[in-house]
Amino acid sequence: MSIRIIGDTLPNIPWQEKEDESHSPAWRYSNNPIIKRNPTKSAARIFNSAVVPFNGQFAGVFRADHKHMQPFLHAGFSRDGLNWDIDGEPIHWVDEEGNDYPMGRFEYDPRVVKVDDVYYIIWCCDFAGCYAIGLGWTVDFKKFVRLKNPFIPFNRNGVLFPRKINGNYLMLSRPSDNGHTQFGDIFVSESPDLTYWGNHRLVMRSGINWWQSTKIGAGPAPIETDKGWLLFYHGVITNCNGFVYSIGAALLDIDEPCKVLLRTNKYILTPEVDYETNGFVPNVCFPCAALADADTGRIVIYYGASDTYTALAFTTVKELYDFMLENNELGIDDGRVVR
Ligand code: BMA
Repeated sequence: MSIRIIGDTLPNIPWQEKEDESHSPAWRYSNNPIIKRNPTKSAARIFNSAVVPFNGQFAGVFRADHKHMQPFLHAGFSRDGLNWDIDGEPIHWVDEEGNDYPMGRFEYDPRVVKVDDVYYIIWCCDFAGCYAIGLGWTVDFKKFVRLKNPFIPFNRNGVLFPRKINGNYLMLSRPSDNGHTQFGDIFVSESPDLTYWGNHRLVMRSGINWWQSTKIGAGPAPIETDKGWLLFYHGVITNCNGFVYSIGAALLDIDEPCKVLLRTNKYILTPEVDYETNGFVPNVCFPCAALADADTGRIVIYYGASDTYTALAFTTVKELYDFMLENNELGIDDGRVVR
């Protein structure tokens, strides 16, 4: 079946042809991980990070766990999307009036989404000591402006859609708790101005297959296609040794993204290789960004591996769509508007 990405062409997208025989629709970059341990003076581990095309090259916001183990956000730049020059100092935020915005005790799991000409950053922030969703913007990855927190705690995995839908901004999120949350479904909320949020809807629940039975959370910004919004997400199973984070894909209705059209009942990537199964938190593949080339249908997913490294996986929109059609299983509320 045919499917087409609606968006920009990206001729310099990082790319490698499929070589492995895994029968998986996504394949790993042979030089993974692209960011290894102790990559900067301040950072012990850089992972779960977001990148976007920027001025013909690439820019990003990176989760850097420092040597006191608290995570902060750092800006970075790259010519090729593979070799990154990451700022040694955390991002310094100012508020909308230009005053310093004090850094929280932690900032992690950023997503970066370009809407019109602005790059929005959404991450897990410290809201009065609680885990919540932070929101800010930049146009140059040098000056960063902090907006009001969109939701009250506890919430994580906030992801904006890359354009307004029916005149409103849309944000996916995953209501959580103040620990290593043992539950979690994806919801969507709307806002006319990025300040006031409402019209909350359920998108999808965890639970249908074991790989995504404990909790799920949106990954990179959804990719627009002529068949719907392509969403990569993480799905978690709890086994006797703890959580295992895999990556799955779903297709959401283009005008009403709370309706799930397709959803993979199998993961598209799960921890299998050394840098995913051995690290600070073993068995984690956590996607936070994807680049797509509308010309060729190529997609590269940036994911955090074992809370230690940054790694890449490749796929194409066609390969994914075929896999989604063959392995589609909707949860009980998928495809309905649940308010
Ligand atoms: C989640 C988040 C992620 C992390 C994952 C596995 O709750 O904290 O940043 O990758 O756990 O440790």
